[in-house]
Parts: sequence; C-alpha cells; structure tokens
Amino acid sequence: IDPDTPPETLSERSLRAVAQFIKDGRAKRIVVMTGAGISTAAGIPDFRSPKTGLYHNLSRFNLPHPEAVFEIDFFRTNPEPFYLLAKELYPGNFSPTVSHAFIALLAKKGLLRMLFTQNIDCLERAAGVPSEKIVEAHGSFATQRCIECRTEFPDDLMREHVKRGEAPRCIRKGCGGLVKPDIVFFGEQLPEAFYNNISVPNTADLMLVMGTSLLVHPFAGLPRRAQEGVPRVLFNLERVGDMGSRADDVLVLGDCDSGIRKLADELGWRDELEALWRSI
Ligand code: CNA
Repeated sequence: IDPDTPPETLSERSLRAVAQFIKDGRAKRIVVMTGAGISTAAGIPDFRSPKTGLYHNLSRFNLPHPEAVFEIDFFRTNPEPFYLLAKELYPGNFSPTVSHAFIALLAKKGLLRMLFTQNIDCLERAAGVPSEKIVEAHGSFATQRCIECRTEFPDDLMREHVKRGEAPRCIRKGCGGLVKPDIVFFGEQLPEAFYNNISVPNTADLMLVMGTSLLVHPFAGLPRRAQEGVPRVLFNLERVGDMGSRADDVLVLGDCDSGIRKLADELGWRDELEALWRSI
C-alpha cells in the first residue's frame, strides 16, 4: 500500500492514533495474536531468528532437519531431542515480559476479547490473562498423554521426567507408548478451542499482532479475518504476513516490549503497566 493512502478509521497510521482510538472507547473487543517473539526477552529462544533461534541451535542434536524435533514420526523413534528441548522450555523456568503484562492489563480493563497464542510457554497465564480469554492454538505443556492410546499422564511424574530430559512411557498396563505434552506437532490437528473460536477475529474492533513470523498455518491466516477498516497493529522486529497492506495497519518495528511501552505511554497507562508487571 502507498504509505500516503489515508486510513479509513484511524486519524493517522501511528501508535498515537491507535492509543486515541482506544481512549475514545472505540476498541472494546481487542483481539491479540502472539508468537515466540514476545517471549524472547524472557530468555526463551524463538524458532527462526538467525543465530539465537531454536532451529539454529538444534544443529547439536544431529537432526535430519531442524523441524524434525516437532514431527510426530521422528519423535516416535527418537524422542530425546524433543525432551532435551522441553527441559529448556518447560514452564516455571521463565517470567512473563512486559508485553505479556500488557495483555493482562487489557483483560483487566475489560478490553480483551481474545488472545490467540502460538506459544507453548504458558507465560500469558503466568502474567494473569484469564484462561477463558486464551486460545493456545498450538497447545501447551499444561497436560500430556500417550501418543498411542491417548491415556493422560500425571503432571508430577511429567515434571520429573522433563527435569531429567527423559521421555516418559504410558502408565496404562501393557501399552508402553511414548508420552508427549499436548503441544501441536507438525502435521497434527490444532486443538478444538482454535476452531471453536476461529470466527472471533472477524468481530474484532482492533487487532494487535505481536512477535510472530506469521509463517505457520492456519494461525497465520487469523489477521486477515479482521474486517476492512479495523485497525491492525504489528509489534515485531520485521514486517510479516500481509501486515502493512491495509490502510489502517500500523507497523511498530523493533522489539515488542519497547513498542508496547510506547503504546502504554500514549495511553497514559505506563505506571499501571509497570506496576502490574512488577507484581507478577
Ligand atoms: P518464529 O517463527 O520464530 O518468529 C518469531 C518472530 O518474532 C520473528 O518474526 C522475529 O523477528 C520476531 N521477534 C523475535 N524477537 C522479538 C522481539 N523481542 N520483539 C519483537 N519481535 C521479535 O515464531 P512464531 O511464533 O511465529 O512461530 C510459530 C511457532 C513457534 C509456534 O508453533 C510456537 O509453538 C513455536 N515456539 C514457541 C516458543 C514459546 O512458546 N515461547 C518458543 C519457540 C518456538
């Protein structure tokens, strides 16, 4: 889009105009979409960032290709790389970022319609976003089950195995199948909650897209569901997907915590945000 194209809804394509839109009470059904980029500041590597991303660092596992660690067929015969990774990523080892806290603040103010996250680190919950407002599109480490007979596996035993970097086996007598956290591997169905809520973005009055490469489908299709004229704001190191192609898109390129703090400043919420973040 020509950067000179005037927006339909915002007064201008800027963070200040987005803040004014919220302050005017015109954004009451905010839909947020997040990816690994909102957790890198917490110390969790993302997938694709050069040098620091997981794909880059998986080379030490001798995988046929980096994505194999999240492929069910590879896992069946070789679960160790996944469990070594799980040991690093396991919830409890990391604290939410100020970007996570901002989403919790939106919920507290009654402005969050829904958060769709691709992350499996549970940091949104840890930040205080109510669970009924979260769609964990790629599942999470919160529960786990046998990949053969689907029998659930106890949380405490799982924690012990992950701590040791060992793959647990099914507890059902005679099964012995491998146990995997309920995170979505390549080629697996997304959770029902994703499909049950897939129309929610169509009803958003403001969309915030944060820290995602928008490369993994079907999640990557969600921002396109916003109605024409609904402002969409991207907080990311780089431009992704079709963000920036609509007249009311605002691109906030850089690290998302800085972008979020700028928005909080424009909203006059900065002190409240920092206090909430500190209290987590
Ligand atoms: P990705 O493909 O690795 O993309 C991350 C995006 O975030 C890239 O566009 C980066 O440029 C950007 N980015 C990185 N750091 C920052 C930052 N500080 N501020 C702003 N932008 C930043 O990750 P996606 O989430 O898009 O890919 C989907 C995969 C990644 C999902 O299936 C996740 O389960 C999976 N994943 C999750 C985690 C986690 O739970 N924290 C970690 C690694 C991978």
